[in-house]
Amino acid sequence: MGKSTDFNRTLVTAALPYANGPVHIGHLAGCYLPSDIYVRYLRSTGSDVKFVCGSDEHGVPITIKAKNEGVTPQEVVDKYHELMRDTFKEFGISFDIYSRTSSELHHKTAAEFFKKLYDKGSFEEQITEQYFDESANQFLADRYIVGTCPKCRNENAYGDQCESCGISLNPTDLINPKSKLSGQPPVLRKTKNWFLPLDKLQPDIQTYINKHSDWKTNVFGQCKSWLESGDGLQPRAMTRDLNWGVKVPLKDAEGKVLYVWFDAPIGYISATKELLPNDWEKYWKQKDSRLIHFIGKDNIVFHCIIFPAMLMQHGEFILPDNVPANEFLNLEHDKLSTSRNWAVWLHEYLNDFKDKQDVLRYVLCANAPESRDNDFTWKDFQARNNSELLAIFGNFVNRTLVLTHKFFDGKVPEVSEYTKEDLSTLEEISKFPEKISHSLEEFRFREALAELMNLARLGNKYLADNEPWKLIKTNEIRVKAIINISLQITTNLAILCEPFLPFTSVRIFSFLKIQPLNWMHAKRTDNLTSGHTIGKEELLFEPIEDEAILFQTEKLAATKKTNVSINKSLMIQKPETSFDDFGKMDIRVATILEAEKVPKTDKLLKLKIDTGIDVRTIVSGIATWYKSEEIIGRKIVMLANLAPRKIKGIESQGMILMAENPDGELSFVSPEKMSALNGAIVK
Ligand code: B3M
Ligand code: ZN
Repeated sequence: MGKSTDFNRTLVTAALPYANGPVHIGHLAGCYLPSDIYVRYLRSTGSDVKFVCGSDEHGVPITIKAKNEGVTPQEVVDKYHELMRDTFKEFGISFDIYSRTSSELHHKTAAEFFKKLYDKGSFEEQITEQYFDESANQFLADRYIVGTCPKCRNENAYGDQCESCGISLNPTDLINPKSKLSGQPPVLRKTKNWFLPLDKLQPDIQTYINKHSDWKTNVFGQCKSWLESGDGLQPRAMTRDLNWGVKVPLKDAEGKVLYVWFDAPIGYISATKELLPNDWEKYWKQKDSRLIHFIGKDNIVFHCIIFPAMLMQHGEFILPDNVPANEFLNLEHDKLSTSRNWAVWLHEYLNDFKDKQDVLRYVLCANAPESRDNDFTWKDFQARNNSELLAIFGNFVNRTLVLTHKFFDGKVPEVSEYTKEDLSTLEEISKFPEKISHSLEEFRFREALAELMNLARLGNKYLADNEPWKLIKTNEIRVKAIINISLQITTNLAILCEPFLPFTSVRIFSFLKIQPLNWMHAKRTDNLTSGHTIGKEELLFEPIEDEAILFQTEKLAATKKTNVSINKSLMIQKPETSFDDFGKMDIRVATILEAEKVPKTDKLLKLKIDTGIDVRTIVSGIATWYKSEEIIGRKIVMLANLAPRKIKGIESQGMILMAENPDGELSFVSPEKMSALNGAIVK
């Protein structure tokens, strides 16, 4: 595996998040926290490293959000760009620049990149049939269209990608496509677009990927499977019939913009340009530079195949050396979801847990979804704070500082003699930077953090074994050595925890009253000179009480219940219908006379209904929500003239009207007055 030291400089990028919502723990755990840890580590070792990110402000996720909120796309990105930028900053994500793709510089950079490929003949111009929504009068690119994934059968795959299996798709690959705008099946219309012939580029991409069998297994495996499954890579349109994005810089391209996945990765280049107007090319074009993309697993194909293909076509750029992608983080055993508001929002976290950024950083790293999806639970959060950060790390630092004040007036004591045990402890301490580096170089952040905690454990054990609080009465010389060593461990903890717990690191250095030291110093065990006076300590970590956790879990329970933020696509009105069409439906009031469970089914009830004109049988899928005994005698509303259907062998003669919540919960639609007669017409 390539190491940072094999190169002269490193450019680290973190995926540009869509500026269409606030940041949640999944974002942090997925790529911003690991990239930040990695960059802070490299900085501490003295490497030349730059860390770039910014908001992805184009693409359908933005225009859909704008439509849902009834504002312009520009208003959406302005609002969320700032919120995201500020949140990252508050959590110590130490980007050298957090830019945005709506900037003029980016538009120019992306358009020039496209033009260069165009001039080289890299694109194939194709008139193809693309989906079009007639009622919305719009082409349906990417996420404007949903349907069933041809590979894994997920029914909610997008036109550009299935989030279930990760495969990248073209809209026409979807089975049963539907417009997100109207909910209707779209029609096909001819339009011209520019395609990157990935099929022809496949051999080069294959060679590139094969050179990187050192990538994380999940990343390498996904790449291999795209290259090797079915017919291999397919040409992919790099332009879209949309009006939000970077305009296609060609004459005959009115009303077309660059595909968001063409322009967004170029955003890394624009951000570097903005950061280093005179120096950016060094990071992108010199062979002794290393490019690393931190991303979430749903972005793998774009960073490992499409972007490298673009860079190869361009010809002047280096290719990504590594793409450490994480899997997904779940919240309390359920998939994180912005639309269902199933998330821990970072700005809310900061309200509820003031100044506890490092606690969340710790928990998300200790539990990072590195090699498989993982779960964030509030119980685990509490336990890791109370029994790890506080009981192991905080406790050691605190005891050491307290004892220094108590026995030596806050002065670092001088060592006159080390015991054999002291020497072996010192030797062990000096190995930690190497161990932690080793894990970090291989993007094993959990392992690295576990090693850091082992250093704190070692400190605790050293204190517990030597019991300076007892020895002080009989052997002060010995206690001087013990406290000195404990203070050296504390200093090294401050150095080594910095990538993971930057706020804590700053605090420890300020307690110690020394300037922050870098990674090299952690190999030493004499960073604090004897006689130096340390400052007053404060508690590094506080216990997190049950009430605080209960508050969070209740908040989630309430979200689950109300599911406030309904998947907005459900709220889109169906296409216009006529009064005549409506009049064809015979909807009337009826009463449930009998109800029983249909054997061997979970959801079905067999109902006997008095419709006012007859008594008939209806099979209804409401058993999850209603027990048979509680609905007998209820007045309901039904569609009487629906063609009979056989359900589980029973002929169902009509349909009960139910109101359905986004989570599938059903409730009866009933006449308000009991005086509404069976058979009364609903119109
Ligand atoms: N905005 C997708 C995402 O937020 C996309 C990443 C772009 S990275 C160049 O998941
Ligand atoms: Zn799929």
